[in-house]
Amino acid sequence: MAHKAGYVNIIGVPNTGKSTLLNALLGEQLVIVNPKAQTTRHRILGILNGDDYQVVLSDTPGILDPQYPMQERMMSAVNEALIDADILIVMVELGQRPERSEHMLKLAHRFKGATVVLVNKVDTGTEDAILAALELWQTQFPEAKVVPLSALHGLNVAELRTYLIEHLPEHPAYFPKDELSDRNMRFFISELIREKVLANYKQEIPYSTQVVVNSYEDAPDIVRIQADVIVMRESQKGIIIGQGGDALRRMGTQARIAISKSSTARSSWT
Ligand SMILES: Nc1nc2c(ncn2[C@@H]2O[C@H](COP(=O)(O)OP(=O)(O)OP(=O)(O)O)[C@@H](O)[C@H]2O)c(=O)[nH]1
Ligand SMILES: [Mg+2]
Repeated sequence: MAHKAGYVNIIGVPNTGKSTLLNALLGEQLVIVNPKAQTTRHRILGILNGDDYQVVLSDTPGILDPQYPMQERMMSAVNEALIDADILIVMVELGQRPERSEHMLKLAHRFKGATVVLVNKVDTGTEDAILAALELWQTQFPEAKVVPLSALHGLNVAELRTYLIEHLPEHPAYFPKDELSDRNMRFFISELIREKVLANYKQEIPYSTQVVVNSYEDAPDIVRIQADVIVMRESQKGIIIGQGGDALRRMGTQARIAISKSSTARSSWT
């Protein structure tokens, strides 16, 4: 059989479940997922490899009207995803209103290739609500395939994987077949630490924090990681550290546990 390969790029407004879907399609917890909106900040490739196919999935930040420089950078990641897609996945969630997603719709309609609209989180609604949503999004995207999905509970995920492989063009692999992502371990470690920032701190802290892994030393009995948590204001520094360093220590412990459990963080060091 001829080899198939191509880019399947996932876009949508914040918090609809794009990263959850990427992980579900890969069968790996590759990217971080969080109930807070704007969790994903970069375009991240997740590569699904088979003997005769390679699906290059791309997760992107949720689409919004950029208000500050970091969001502008996040939106350029989305624009990039619209350029190289063989198949575009537009992810919406049950109950989402098209009139509140105008910016996303404008971008999605710019793409002229094969489009799949996924109505995610159908586990949260009634059959009537699901049927109404499918009809609504089909009207918005008359040419697209519109499918109900629960990325979290795996409903229609296997069917989607099969559909994507079938609809990819004939093409040689873009990446070596043993690669799971275009990102290295340092990136995934910084993301796992940022996930703990998202989980432990409130309000604007998660949005203004960046994590940079400076060094990684794989000694015989221990892996030493040195990372900086960068905040925008002096006052935020105190919040991150907490009383007597308690908050930072708690976050550090959680991050260490997450990193030691993550097969991606351990195996993709390049
Ligand atoms: N009930 C339900 N919740 C879901 C489903 N898929 C994702 N979620 C939840 O929705 C929240 C957001 O999921 P993410 O995968 O981080 O969403 P995202 O679109 O990547 O968000 P951003 O990166 O912020 O744009 C998380 O709390 C997920 O657990 C689903 O099928 N059903
Ligand atoms: Mg995400």
